Amino acid sequence: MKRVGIIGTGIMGADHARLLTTSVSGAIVAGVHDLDPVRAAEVAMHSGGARVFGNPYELIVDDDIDAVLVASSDDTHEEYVQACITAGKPVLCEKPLAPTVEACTRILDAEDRAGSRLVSVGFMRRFDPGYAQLRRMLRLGEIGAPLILHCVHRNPAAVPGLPGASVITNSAVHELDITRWLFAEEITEVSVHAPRATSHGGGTPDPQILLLRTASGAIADVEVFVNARYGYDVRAELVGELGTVTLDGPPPTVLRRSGMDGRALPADWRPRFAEAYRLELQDWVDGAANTATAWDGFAATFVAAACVRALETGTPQQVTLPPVPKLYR
Ligand code: ISE
Repeated sequence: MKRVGIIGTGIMGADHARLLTTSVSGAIVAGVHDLDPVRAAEVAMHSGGARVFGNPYELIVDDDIDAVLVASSDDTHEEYVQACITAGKPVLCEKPLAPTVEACTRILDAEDRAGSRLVSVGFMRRFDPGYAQLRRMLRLGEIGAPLILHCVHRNPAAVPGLPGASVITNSAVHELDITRWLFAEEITEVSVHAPRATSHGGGTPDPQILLLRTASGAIADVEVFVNARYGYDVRAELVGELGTVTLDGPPPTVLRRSGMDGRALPADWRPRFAEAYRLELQDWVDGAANTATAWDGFAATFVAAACVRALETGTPQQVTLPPVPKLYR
């Protein structure tokens, strides 16, 4: 039984604790830490009486903790991930691995010194059955060589006045990862286009359209719209030389009534990606190593930084990633 310690018991940490306790085999939540001890105690209670740690570093080195899940605020990820590497413990860090390229580089260096891959990054869409099927069809040659990936990523509402950069680093970063994963190649050029901003975002440059060119010349276009009001909606269509594959939003159940034909949309990503989160956690607990690596986390943050520059300068940006370190080849 793997004894997992969770740092950060907000929305995502609490959800991971619930999944680990109820829907993942071979793991228990053995310890939790949060800046808010009441919130931590509540999650501990629902996780079968996990220990509450007042200090996150004590949780990381504790002999009764085998692996650590980091779901604290983005700017704290680096310090906790580094402490896990030092302690030699596997760590699943929520995305982004770290908010800056420099912090991600320091994590890569630490993992290189440790000489083993201890870090996984929570890009859960890689485990979504819909995305997995899209990738399988592409690999089977069902649509021929891929040319274009169209993506739509909408949230009902974001914090009013959220900086434009956060729309990229917090939301569109999922499509940056999915584009690399699906095409199995790097993004080499990006540009970002923002129409007139919605009046519902308190000044956030929202929506935005990201254009991503990959090494072989395919293109992904991403509409990211974090104040779309009507619901959480993620879709994609992959266009190849022989056909297309569409990833539509679940559920498969359609209600037709009063002259309407419709599917219910969730209010946020947790119901939409519940199965993806569960499969991701199971993979991590099993040590199956299909989770995104620290290199994937670095690459996503690297491309996101280029997109932020493209948004701020209004000019396309070349993306030249450093060579893949040996540990991740
Ligand atoms: C959030 O962190 C996610 O992971 C969601 O998938 C994304 O839609 C949302 O915008 C992010 O804030």
